Amino acid sequence: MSRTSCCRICNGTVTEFFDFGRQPLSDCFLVPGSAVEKEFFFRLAIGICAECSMVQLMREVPREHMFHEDYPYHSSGSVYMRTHFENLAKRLISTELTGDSPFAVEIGCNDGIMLQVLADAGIRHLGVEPSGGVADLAAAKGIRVRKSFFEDEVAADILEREGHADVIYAANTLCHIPYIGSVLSGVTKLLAPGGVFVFEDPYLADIVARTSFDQIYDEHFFLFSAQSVQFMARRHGLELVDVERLPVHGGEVRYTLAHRGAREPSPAVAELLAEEQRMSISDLVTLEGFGENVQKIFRDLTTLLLELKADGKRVVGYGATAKSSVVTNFCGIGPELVEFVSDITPSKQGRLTPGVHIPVRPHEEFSDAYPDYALLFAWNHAEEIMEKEQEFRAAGGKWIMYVPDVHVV
Ligand code: DWN
Ligand code: SAH
Ligand code: ZN
Repeated sequence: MSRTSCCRICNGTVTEFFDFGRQPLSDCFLVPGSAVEKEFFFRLAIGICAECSMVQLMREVPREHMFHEDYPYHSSGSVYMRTHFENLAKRLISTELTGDSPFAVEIGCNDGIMLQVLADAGIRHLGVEPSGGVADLAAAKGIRVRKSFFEDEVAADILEREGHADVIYAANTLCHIPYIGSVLSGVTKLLAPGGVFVFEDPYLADIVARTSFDQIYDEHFFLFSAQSVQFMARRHGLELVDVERLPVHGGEVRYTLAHRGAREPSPAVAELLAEEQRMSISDLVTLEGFGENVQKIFRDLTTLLLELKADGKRVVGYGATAKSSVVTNFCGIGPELVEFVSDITPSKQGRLTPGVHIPVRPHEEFSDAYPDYALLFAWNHAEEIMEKEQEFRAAGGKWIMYVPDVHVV
C-alpha cells in the first residue's frame, strides 16, 4: 500500500518512504500530574516529491502547537554553537553588511545567539521570533525582536517600516516552515536587489549517510538538499548561488540565495549537485534503504537497553533533545529503561519527556551519582559533551550512541 500527499513546494505527488507511527510533539515537556490525556499526538511519516525531490512530512502539525510562549529550546545552551554563530555573524559583517546603514533580519532568532554579535557591533537588525519566551530572552539582551511568525505579510510590513534587508538569515528554522512559499515571497520582497538570503538546516545526504533518523520530527517539516533548494528558489525568482557543508547538528548545509542574475553561482553549487546525483539521495530506493537502517537501529537499541536492564545496570539519558522524542517513542523507551534524562535547560527540568514520560533532571543529578551508562540523545554535541564529561568516563561510565549505528564507547 503506497501513501501519497501533495507537495508543499510544487503541488506534485509526495510518496511516503517511512512511517514512525503515532508521535507526540517533540518539544512538549509535560508538568508531572498534568492531564496526560490532553497530550497531542499525530502520525509522523515522511516522503519525497517525484517532481521537485523535496523530502517532507506527510502531515503538518499546526504551528501554534509547536512555537508558543513556552517553547523550551534555548539555542545558547551549547558553547560550540555560540562560537559557530559568532563566526557566521563576523563573516556577514565583513562581507555583506558593509554599506552605509546595513540592515539584517533573522528568521527564528530564538534567544539571540547570532543577533547578539550584530547588536554588539552596532548593526541595524531585527529578529522575527514567534516563541514569546525565547524572544523575551533575546530582547533582554538588547536585541530588536518582533514576536511573530515570519511570512509574506510580515515581510511586507518590515519592508515598509525599515526598508530592504541586505541579509536575511535563518538557522534551523526554514526547514520548520511548511508554508515556505509565503516565507519565500516575503524574502523576495524584503531582500535588497544585491542582498543575500542565507539559511542552514540539516542536510538530507548526511541524514541518509548517517541514518540520523531522529532529525525527522514534527518541527522538521522539510529535509533539504541542494537539488530541492535550487528548484524551490527558482520558483520564487531566486537563485542558489552558494552552498557550504557544516559539521554542526550532525551535518548541515548553509545555502545562499540571491535574486536571479544578481550573483554568479559559486562552483560549489554544481559540485554538490553532482555529488547528490552520484549518491542517488533523491531515489526512492535509497530512501527505502534508509528506512531499513532505521529499523535495525531500533531493534539494536531496544535489545541493548533490555540487556542492560536485565544486568541491573543504571542507564540515564543525556540531553532532552527534540530529536530524542522520536527515538524514545518509536522504540518504546520509557522510565523503566532510562531512569531520567539530564538536561541543563531550566525550562525542561522537572518536566517529563513527550509521550514516554521520562523525568528530566538537572545535570547535578547526573554528576552526583554517575550511572553505568549514558544514552547520548544530544549526539550532535558529542565532542563538546565528551570533553566536559571526562570524569564520568574516568569513573567507569560508558556512552551509548545510536548514530550511525548502536555502539558503546
Ligand atoms: O532544529 C532545532 C534545533 C536547532 O534545536 C529545533 N527544532 C529544536 C532543537 O532540537 P534539539 O532539541 O534536538 O537540539 P539540540 O541542540 O541537540 O539540543 C540539545 C539539548 O541538550 C538541549 O536541551 C540542551 C541539552 N544539553 C545539555 O544538557 N548539556 C546540551 C549540551 C551541549 C550540554 O552540554
Ligand atoms: N536559530 C536558532 C533556533 C532554531 S529553533 C538556532 O539555530 O539555534 C527554531 C526556531 O524557529 C524557534 O525558535 C521557533 O520559534 C522559530 N520559528 C518557527 N517558525 C517560525 C517562523 N515562521 N518565523 C520565524 N521563526 C519561526
Ligand atoms: Zn514538489
